[in-house]
Amino acid sequence: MLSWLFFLLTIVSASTKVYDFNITYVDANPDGVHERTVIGINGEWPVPTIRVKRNDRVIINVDNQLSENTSLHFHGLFQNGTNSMDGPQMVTQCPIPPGYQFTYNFTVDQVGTYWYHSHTGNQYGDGLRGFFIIEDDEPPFKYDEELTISVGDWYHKESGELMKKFLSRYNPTGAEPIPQNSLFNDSKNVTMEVKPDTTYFLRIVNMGLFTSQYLKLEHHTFTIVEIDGVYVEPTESESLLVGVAQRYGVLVTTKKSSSKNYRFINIIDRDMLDVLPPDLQLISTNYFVYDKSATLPEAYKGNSEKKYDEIVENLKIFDDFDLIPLSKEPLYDEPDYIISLDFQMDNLGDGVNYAFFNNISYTPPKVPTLYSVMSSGKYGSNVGIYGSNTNSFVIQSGEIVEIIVNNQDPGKHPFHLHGHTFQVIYRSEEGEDDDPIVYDPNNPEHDKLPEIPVSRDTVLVNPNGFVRLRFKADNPGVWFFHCHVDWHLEQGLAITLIESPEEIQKQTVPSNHFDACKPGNISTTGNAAGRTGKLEDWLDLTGEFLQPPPLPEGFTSKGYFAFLICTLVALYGLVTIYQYGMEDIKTVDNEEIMTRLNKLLNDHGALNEEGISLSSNLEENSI
Ligand SMILES: *[C@@H]1O[C@H](CO)[C@@H](O)[C@H](O)[C@H]1NC(C)=O
Ligand SMILES: *[C@@H]1O[C@H](CO)[C@@H](O)[C@H](O)[C@H]1NC(C)=O
Ligand SMILES: *[C@@H]1O[C@H](CO)[C@@H](O)[C@H](O)[C@H]1NC(C)=O
Ligand SMILES: *[C@@H]1O[C@H](CO)[C@@H](O)[C@H](O)[C@H]1NC(C)=O
Ligand SMILES: *[C@@H]1O[C@H](CO)[C@@H](O)[C@H](O)[C@H]1NC(C)=O
Ligand SMILES: *[C@@H]1O[C@H](CO)[C@@H](O)[C@H](O)[C@H]1NC(C)=O
Ligand SMILES: *[C@@H]1O[C@H](CO)[C@@H](O)[C@H](O)[C@H]1NC(C)=O
Ligand SMILES: *[C@@H]1O[C@H](CO)[C@@H](O)[C@H](O)[C@H]1NC(C)=O
Ligand SMILES: [Cu+2]
Repeated sequence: MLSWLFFLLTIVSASTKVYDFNITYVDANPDGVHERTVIGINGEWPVPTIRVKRNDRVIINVDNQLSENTSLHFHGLFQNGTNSMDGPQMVTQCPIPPGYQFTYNFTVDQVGTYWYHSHTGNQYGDGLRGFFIIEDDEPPFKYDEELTISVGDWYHKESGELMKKFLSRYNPTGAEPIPQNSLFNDSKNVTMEVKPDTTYFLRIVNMGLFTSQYLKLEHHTFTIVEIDGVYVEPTESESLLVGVAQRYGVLVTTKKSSSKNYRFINIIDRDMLDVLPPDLQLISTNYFVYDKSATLPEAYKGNSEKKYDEIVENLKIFDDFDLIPLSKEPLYDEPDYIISLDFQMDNLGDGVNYAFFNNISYTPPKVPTLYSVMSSGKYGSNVGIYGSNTNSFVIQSGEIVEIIVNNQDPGKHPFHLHGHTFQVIYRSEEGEDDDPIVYDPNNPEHDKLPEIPVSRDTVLVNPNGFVRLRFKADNPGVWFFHCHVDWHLEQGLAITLIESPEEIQKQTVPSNHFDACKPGNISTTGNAAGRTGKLEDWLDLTGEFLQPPPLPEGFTSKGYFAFLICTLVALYGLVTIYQYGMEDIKTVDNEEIMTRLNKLLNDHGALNEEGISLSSNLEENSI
């Protein structure tokens, strides 16, 4: 009786929050160095914060007033029963075309620190991302005041332009564009006036496209209480490492009385950068200001390697793997279903560098995968209908699923699962480039698992190492699992999980979502190739979108790279710049490669024209 009454009360107290979002271009200069076009909402940038309470209904009326497609994802929200509101284009919806309206309509059954961002290409790098805070009326910790803080890397060029150069045969090593700056709450040199003897709850989100950031508030200690919307046992940490898309909720109690001010520094994780431009400031300084009349401590200047090493080596970060969820949810049982993913990067026949899970570079289907599920009836559990290049896996209700990611790449990667938090049950150390650490079921060390593992929705995987993640299939939907470095996502570093297709089919998709498919002539029914009919038609994928074919035989990616260097040297005399990879070139038969490549490039069109843009591309991307 009492619980029924309580239920009634919560329903009554829940409210509907309506947001009208006109998405437009605006000009902004957040780093004080370069004004550029960014994507704002209702003429403003930074974009508004969405702030709601558990059980609220959230309605977001999007009006796309851009000259490009868009979509919104609500990062970390489960969208339980509302898979069509999740946002990634061609996974759960069509891209919203320019001039179209589209409504996101869902209830939130979570609390904590989340964010929303465009899930169209790497568009959120243009600033279409903001806080999504779900307040808790009774948080399991005490604080006096709240501060929301975003960090992120920042590019001076627009995302689409950067992506075109990144995914180009003139960037065969897949060197990621280097950001020009880092931002702290979409600004720099931020001063935060604080009161003495006060406990602040800091909600920290990394909204960057690429780099993790370290955070440190000098002479203060962070107490971690929340990660990615999951409450954890309060745990002290001198500093934080926040990967892209990760969130940390931390408490900071200010000093009893203070006439001094303190530096709050954010540091770009240098290890993720292929080269370090001399003018990139790795360490940026912000302030906790106790006393406005007192002087501010000196800001860190430049990117001196020595200073960086000195600071980063002494950060004393508590490893997020060792945090314990407050729920004390024990380790899930042995998995019913294991998805083992080997991740690599390599070139395909168009010379572009792609990312692969099990040799597949994610290529979007012709029909959004959710719409394939909705229209497939009894064939929905047949993984064959979802395409050869969507890397799809069908999961049944109630299964314990384990995802193993073997990162055979020398980079750190933040992997994110939509629709769930996962238990991080094992994270290996960093391996060697020529000897990556790969999960070995016969190695008892790899099966030593924590009794109460940490749970979150985005996890950093160590270079040449692996992680094991587990979750329970209790949320029907089509869920994307991908690297949140958007450069890598666009290289194809994603898989599609189709969880409980029969249950998904009981959900509905509002008609304005289908309207968005019309201008692009995107079918809203059928398999990954848009075919419907009998089972054999559903399994016929003729005409689906596929990744490019492999490089011609005997034509290795190293050879391709070698050719590029040769061309560069010949055309522009750039002899000394790009040493990395050069050692491999000696063994390559250059003439053979040049003949083949010339033919290949000629088949694809203008070498000279692109060859010229190539030199500037290389300078900016600093391969
Ligand atoms: C931040 O401070 C530095 C000096 O420490 C200054 O060079 C820079 O212009 C400032 N940036 C902004 C946006 O105020
Ligand atoms: C959105 O744009 C439309 C048309 O440009 C305008 O009529 C409307 O007032 C705008 N809404 C908001 C909330 O700015
Ligand atoms: C939002 O969804 C609810 C539940 O399906 C529905 O009753 C309501 O009409 C929807 N509102 C809008 C504005 O689409
Ligand atoms: C950060 O920006 C958000 C809005 O984008 C604002 O609500 C918040 O107060 C800012 N935080 C600080 C510490 O200034
Ligand atoms: C990927 O391709 C390599 C080389 O062709 C092959 O050895 C390997 O088994 C493939 N991996 C998977 C998971 O298919
Ligand atoms: C989704 O809702 C169902 C019942 O409505 C519940 O059993 C399940 O735990 C929920 N899943 C998540 C991830 O919240
Ligand atoms: C926008 O999406 C449509 C499909 O709806 C696609 O044909 C078009 O190329 C996209 N536009 C851009 C600029 O990517
Ligand atoms: C739209 O797609 C259908 C079938 O998928 C095709 O027959 C038709 O020609 C297309 N229309 C345009 C304008 O591309
Ligand atoms: Cu990545």
